[in-house]
Amino acid sequence: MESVFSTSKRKLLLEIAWEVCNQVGGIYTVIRSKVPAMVEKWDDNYVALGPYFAQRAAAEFEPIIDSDETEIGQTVRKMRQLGFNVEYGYWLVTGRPRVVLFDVSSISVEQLNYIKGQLWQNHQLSTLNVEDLVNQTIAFGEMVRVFITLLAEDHARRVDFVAHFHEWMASTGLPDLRRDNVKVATVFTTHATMLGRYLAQNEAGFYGKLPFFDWKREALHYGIDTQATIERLAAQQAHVFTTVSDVTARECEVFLGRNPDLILPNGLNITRFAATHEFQNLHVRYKDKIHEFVMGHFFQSYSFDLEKTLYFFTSGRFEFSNKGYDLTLEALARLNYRMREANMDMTVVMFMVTKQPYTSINPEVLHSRALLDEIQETCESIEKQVGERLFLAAASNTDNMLPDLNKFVDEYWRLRLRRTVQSWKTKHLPPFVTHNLVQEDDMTRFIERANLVNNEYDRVKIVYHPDFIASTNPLFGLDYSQFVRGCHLGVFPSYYEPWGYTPLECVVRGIPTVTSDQSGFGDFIMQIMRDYENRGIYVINRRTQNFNEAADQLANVLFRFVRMAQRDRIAQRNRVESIAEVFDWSNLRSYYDTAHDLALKRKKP
Ligand code: G6P
Ligand code: 1S3
Repeated sequence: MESVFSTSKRKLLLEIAWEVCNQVGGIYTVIRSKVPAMVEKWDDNYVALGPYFAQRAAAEFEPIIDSDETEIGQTVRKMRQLGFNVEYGYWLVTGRPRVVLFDVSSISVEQLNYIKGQLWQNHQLSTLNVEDLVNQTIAFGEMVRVFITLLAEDHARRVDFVAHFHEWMASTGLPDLRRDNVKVATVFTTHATMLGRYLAQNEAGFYGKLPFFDWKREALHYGIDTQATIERLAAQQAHVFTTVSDVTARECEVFLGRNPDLILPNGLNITRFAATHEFQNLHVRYKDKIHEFVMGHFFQSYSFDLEKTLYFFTSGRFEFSNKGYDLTLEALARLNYRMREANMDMTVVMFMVTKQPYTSINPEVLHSRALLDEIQETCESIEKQVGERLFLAAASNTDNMLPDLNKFVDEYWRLRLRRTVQSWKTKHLPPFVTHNLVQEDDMTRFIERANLVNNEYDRVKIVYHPDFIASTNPLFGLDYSQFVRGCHLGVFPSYYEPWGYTPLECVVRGIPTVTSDQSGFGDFIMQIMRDYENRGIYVINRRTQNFNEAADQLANVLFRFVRMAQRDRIAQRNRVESIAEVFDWSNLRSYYDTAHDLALKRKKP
């Protein structure tokens, strides 16, 4: 008899995530950016499974109208016959893989209650009174389970199936696939632990206490028992269990009861310019756009030399201490003090970019920006008038003397310029928040306490932008990638960060960055590279240093950066950019290949 899981059979990989065609956070980046490398290896034998949300799918999904006779096409038809609403088509991203999307609303309340009953009976998973999102993930997990079961029933004789589940949100069906002995090799990857996220944010000295936490008690305490139990079940039941970094692996043993078999570091799909000067030119182009914002924001109160101004930024979800915003502000306060003590004429503008509830952009900020635009237009009109008249005068000139240029400007334009400049200038300090927040938050409180309120004498200025950067935003007119290119340094000294794409996004654009040894990325770079600091990746030690020591280390790093000569900054950007390729998925996909091979090996009878 032909054995299932023979080495000669075709292999087909299913990658399952809540964020397929549905961007929520970092996992979307992982799956999407990895597609080209996956398709390169698996070709048509790579299929992504995700939830179906019509509005989101409209932008990045194209249905396959004529049903096809592939294993996937046949199984989609079968599911539809069973009454499930399943979409089948292409994900319109680089690599264009096939995707199957499950409409969770095709599971009725009665069906959902039945599934929940089964989960309790089979796995003691309690799902009483859970939030709607958890209900949706249970419906999604069930549809994925049915799909894989049908697929394997009909085709496992000829095809070896590997199902790679990302996060608990995709994985409620995984334990039953194992229980029913469905012929599929399973991999589960957690991108953070639910308990880690909550406890790191709320328990002082989280890492020191880590080995002693009682997962169940904490899960009940934070009201995340269902999520934590799904995560634990998936981790324990998968043939292969993985996470994204050694940092998160430390939590897995405690919270999920299993050490990961493998670490799968995150990459990006990297396209480098043929000549290095091209990315340096982009830095200058986008820095000019940031200059425009800075003039509009600050120069109505006072001005400083833009040639001697550096742009730092941080960006991420509003997890104040997890993301290290507290440490960053503390270090900036110390940097400000040191720069003033040293009488430096440099200015640092720090952008704190995150997302918090706000009612509108601060009208004063918008107004100032609009007035600056008017000043610019007036100057251009004057420039044109002077140019034309100077040309006329020069052509008819007989005495070779340069005429008095002032005479060429009409009174109207003089007045208009003077008035606009006058109405623009103010005695108020430039605001440190760009939007009207719904309420004060840890960021505004810290900024006020540290007195980083944009006084003229401060060498470090703060711009707290409580919304993610998008090209539609009238303040910058840049998308996030362009904004990163225009800055000089990204600052991400996270306390809790399973991986952390933000520093990597700097590296691939040739922008130096600060990370920490408690972030997956920082930990990884320390393992693979000796001279990372020389290459513009500064790793703050948050593992053995306390907050005060880490803040000092960060302040030192920033102070050294501020004192670098421009030519050294340019050379450093070249060195940073030169390591981008290390993080290309064509290099990092091999970690995934190993996980899939291992799962197939373990699945074999
Ligand atoms: C790039 C450009 C240079 C420019 C420099 C500014 O390297 O090629 O022409 O002078 O950026 O660097 P800075 O670090 O001062 O923004
Ligand atoms: C998680 O997303 P997050 O920002 O909630 O997964 C990301 C991708 O693996 C990872 O970069 C990040 O650290 C995790 O936290």
